[in-house]
Amino acid sequence: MSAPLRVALIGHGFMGAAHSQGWRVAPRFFDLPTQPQMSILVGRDPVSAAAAAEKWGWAESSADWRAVIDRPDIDVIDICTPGTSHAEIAIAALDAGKHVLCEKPLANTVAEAEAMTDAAGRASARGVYAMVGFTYRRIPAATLARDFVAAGKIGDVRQVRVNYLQDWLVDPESPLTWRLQKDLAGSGALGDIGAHAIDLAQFITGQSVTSVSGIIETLVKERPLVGARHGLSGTVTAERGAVTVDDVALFTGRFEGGALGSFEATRFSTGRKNSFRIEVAGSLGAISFDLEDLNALGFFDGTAAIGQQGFTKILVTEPQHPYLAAWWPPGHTLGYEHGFTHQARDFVEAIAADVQPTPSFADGLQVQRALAAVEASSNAGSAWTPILAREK
Ligand code: SOE
Repeated sequence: MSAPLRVALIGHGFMGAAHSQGWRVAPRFFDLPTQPQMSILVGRDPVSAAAAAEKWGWAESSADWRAVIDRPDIDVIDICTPGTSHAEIAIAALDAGKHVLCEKPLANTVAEAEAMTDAAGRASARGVYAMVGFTYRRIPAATLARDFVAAGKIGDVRQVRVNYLQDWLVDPESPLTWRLQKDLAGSGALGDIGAHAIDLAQFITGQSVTSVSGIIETLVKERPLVGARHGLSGTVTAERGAVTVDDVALFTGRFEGGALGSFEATRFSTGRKNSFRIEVAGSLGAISFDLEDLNALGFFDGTAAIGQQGFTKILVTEPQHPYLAAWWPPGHTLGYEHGFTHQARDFVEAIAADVQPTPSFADGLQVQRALAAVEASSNAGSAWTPILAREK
């Protein structure tokens, strides 16, 4: 049995549940060089943290993340808290010599992301590593898309089209949770799902976005307060509070290779639950990926004989496909949760090989700068040119 890698999870909301699944499953389906151990789950409330630890298979629970970071029997800190605490926890953990996995977006501000990246730089010099949790890269079809582009199968990238559509805020009575408060979440759709859109576009094309122009907007300006300021629980009250983040982000982007991108991130796309679609159009072909059909990759081969061209739907379930050798026979599909298992596997492999896991905090910082640029563009009002009526 290889050496253990003792993990502490901080935060036990939706991402805490998803990361727990990843840590639980990865060592049972991948032959890992070290064995991740689900040692401690940390939450603000001791009772709910203990219940979550019990339910998801963590050996202990704690309400004190600082004490956990100081423990010599912990090797990894996995941060699944709201963005407002990412920087404080990650920097303390890295300076204490712990490897860090931090949920996206990396931070709530560029300044925080820069400080985290500096701490990650100090730590990597000591063989301690940090990674940011953009898990959609680790869906096999998305990884295959990147491999196709890198292999030149679509030629030169010309256009990128990305939209990430949810609709969980369409009801104006949906309560004012932490995700709708700028001081806790940093931004709304822009940072929460727009960050995924930017990261996946950069990952698949292999090119950074170098400039953006866009608009962000809050469509419902106030909502009922939830009982506890942070909490998802508690009864909805008659009192209302201001929504201080964006509901929709629409922007264009220029890629370093010259390609043009169009991006949409919204929580008001009525009927779309978690529809994350990307299409990359090249000089010789195109790829398309849709999270709602995540085992398939669309591929248009422009070099095929005329009359035989068309988007083919590749079922990404062959053992030769990324990650698939560890899973089921061809045609037996994977799900959303497998991205988290692949994330845990890749993180463990990188640490054992003493190499920087990707995406690094520097990658997360680049996305953070892109988010800030979209917000700055919107604040500059550069999005609108009035269509002038004909002079009477
Ligand atoms: C909410 O928009 C959310 O949970 C995001 O925070 C996750 O990153 C995304 O994977 C699913 O939707």
